[in-house]
Amino acid sequence: MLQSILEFFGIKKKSKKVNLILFGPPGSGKGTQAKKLEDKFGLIQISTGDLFRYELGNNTPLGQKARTYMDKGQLVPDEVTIGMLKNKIVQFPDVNGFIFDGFPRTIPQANALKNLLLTMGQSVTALIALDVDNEELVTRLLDRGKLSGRADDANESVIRNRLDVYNEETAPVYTFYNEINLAQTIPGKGSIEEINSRLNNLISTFF
Ligand code: B4P
Repeated sequence: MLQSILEFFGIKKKSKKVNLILFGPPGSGKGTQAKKLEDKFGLIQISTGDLFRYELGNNTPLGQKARTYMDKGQLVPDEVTIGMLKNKIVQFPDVNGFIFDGFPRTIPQANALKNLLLTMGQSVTALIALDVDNEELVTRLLDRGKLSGRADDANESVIRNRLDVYNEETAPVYTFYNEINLAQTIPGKGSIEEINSRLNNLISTFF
C-alpha cells in the first residue's frame, strides 16, 4: 500500500540492499562461488584479490606495492586495501548490493567497511564462511597454481604461510561478526554445484 502511494507521487522507496561477505581461507572457493552468486542475485562482486591482480598486471604503483606482500603470502597493508576498496564501491551507487570476496581480512578492514556502508545508509547483511580443511585447501591451490601462474599458488610453503596468516589475522573477523549475530558457516567441501546450491538456499532468505 505504502509502496503504491509513494509510486503514485513519483517517490521511489529506498529498497533494502543485501551486502554479503563471502568468507573463508585461501582456496575455500570464495571467488568461484561469488561469480555464480553475482549473476543469480544481481549483486556486484568485489574481490580485493582480483583488484590487486589487476593493478599488478598493469604494473601500477599500487600493484608494485601489493606484489611484495602477495608473492610472500602476506596481507597487503590495511591502508592500501581500504583505499582501493572505497574507490571501487563508490562506482556502484545503484546496485542491489555487494558480495565482498576476500574483504574484510582484518578487524580494521571490518570497521572500515562498516563506516563506509554507513555513509551510504547501508550495512552488512551477513557474513557467510566456507568451511574447508587445510589439506584440501593446499591441494586445490597447488592445482590452481599449475594453470594460473599465480606466484602465491606456486609453492607449498607460501600456501601454508597464507593459511597461517588466515588463522592469525583473518579468523578473528568471523568472531567480530558472530558477536553481532551476522556470521554463518556452511560446509565448503563437495562439488562446486553442491556448495552453490547451499549458498543459494541461504542467500534467498535475505531478499
Ligand atoms: P584472493 O584473491 O582473495 O585469493 P584466495 O583466497 O586464494 O582465493 P579464493 O578463496 O577466492 O579461492 P577460489 O575460489 O579461487 O587473495 C590473494 C592474495 O591477495 C592474498 O593472499 C593477499 O596477499 C591479497 N589480498 C586480497 N585481499 C586482501 C585484503 N582484504 N587485505 C589484504 N590483502 C589482501 O578457489 C581456489 C581453487 O579451488 C580454484 O582453483 C577453484 O577452481 C578450486 N575450487 C573452488 N571450489 C572448489 C570445490 N568445491 N571443489 C574443488 N575445487 C574447488
